[in-house]
Amino acid sequence: MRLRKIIHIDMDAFYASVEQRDFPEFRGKPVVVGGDPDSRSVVCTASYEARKYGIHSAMPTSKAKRLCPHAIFVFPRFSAYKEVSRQVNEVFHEFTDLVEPLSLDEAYLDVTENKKGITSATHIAREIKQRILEVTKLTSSAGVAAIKFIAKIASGMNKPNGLTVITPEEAEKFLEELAIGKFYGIGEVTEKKMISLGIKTGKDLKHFTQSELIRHFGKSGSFYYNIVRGHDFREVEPYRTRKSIGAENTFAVDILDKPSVFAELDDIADVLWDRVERSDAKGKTLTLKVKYDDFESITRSISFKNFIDSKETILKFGHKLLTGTEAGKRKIRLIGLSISNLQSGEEEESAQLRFAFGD
Ligand code: TTP
Ligand code: MG
Repeated sequence: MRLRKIIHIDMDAFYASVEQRDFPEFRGKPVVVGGDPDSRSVVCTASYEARKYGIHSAMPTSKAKRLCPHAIFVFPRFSAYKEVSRQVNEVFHEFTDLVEPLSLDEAYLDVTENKKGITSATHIAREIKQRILEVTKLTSSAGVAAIKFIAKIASGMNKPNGLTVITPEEAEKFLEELAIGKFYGIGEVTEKKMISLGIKTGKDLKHFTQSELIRHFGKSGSFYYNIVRGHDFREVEPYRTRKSIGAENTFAVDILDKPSVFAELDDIADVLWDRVERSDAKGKTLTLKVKYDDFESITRSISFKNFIDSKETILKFGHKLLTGTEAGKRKIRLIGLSISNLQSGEEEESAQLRFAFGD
């Protein structure tokens, strides 16, 4: 198989950096982008100055305020972030059209062949970062590798303003040293199970044969066997459309009280509807996800003939789905709602993993 040159770019403290750029008085200060700190909202992101106080994404804003009372709290300005995202995307296309955006602030690029005829992917990553800085006045971090998931981990390794290259020669050692929970396709549940089997790193995982892994993990075992050997054959897919829009919340404290769970669901429905309205996609399937305090996770879905076109529909059927769970009987750690079966999304057999995997 031909070796690819893949770059993963991720903007640094994205929403917070845009705020610091647009409001110079915020620069050098702890900035928290999220909801009202006196409500039960959560932090979208925090500036690096705020992260020093232990503030991070998804933390309740009330807690962020306790950790750093003098932080500047601002509401997100999505139109500003979307505009930056559009500019960054234009920069990417100066180099290649094989761009797969993952969210407003990150994307994969395949630069094996590129519009500038540059052979070194590292060189391209440096130029892209420079162009992003010129155009948006913002810093980003890049990861360069021959496969997607290593490139993604690499971009996070030297943030902010980082550039990390993992060459194909270095990949084997890199994967052997990688903590097991960082592997693509290994979520919290599998990570726990792996650790209970004594698998803490890629190296530990390699000691297991494929059939042993299948015995422990079912068909996902083959996937784990391959991924630890760097077999990630996913291509950069420029036309990939999103499969779902969702919102979820992990509670600061697990919730048993039924009315409280329903109240939380209403808040999540608000956020979800806001996201649906901001995107151009409409969907026909509503899915509820519930994670109990022992990490058991279940989903319940309902599909409609027509597109889900109001928050009321989400609320009504969200409640119905939640009624069919053990809410009120078991403590709940997380709930989430998502809409899938999207109008703008094509059925994506091709985007699915070549290996089936669970979690
Ligand atoms: P990330 O790239 O995960 O975070 P970041 O860019 O703020 O920081 P980093 O330097 O570590 O990359 O997410 C990009 C943006 O997405 C982030 O600025 C805000 C938004 N976001 C949320 O709204 N909620 C979340 O839980 C997360 C993780 C991100
Ligand atoms: Mg980012």
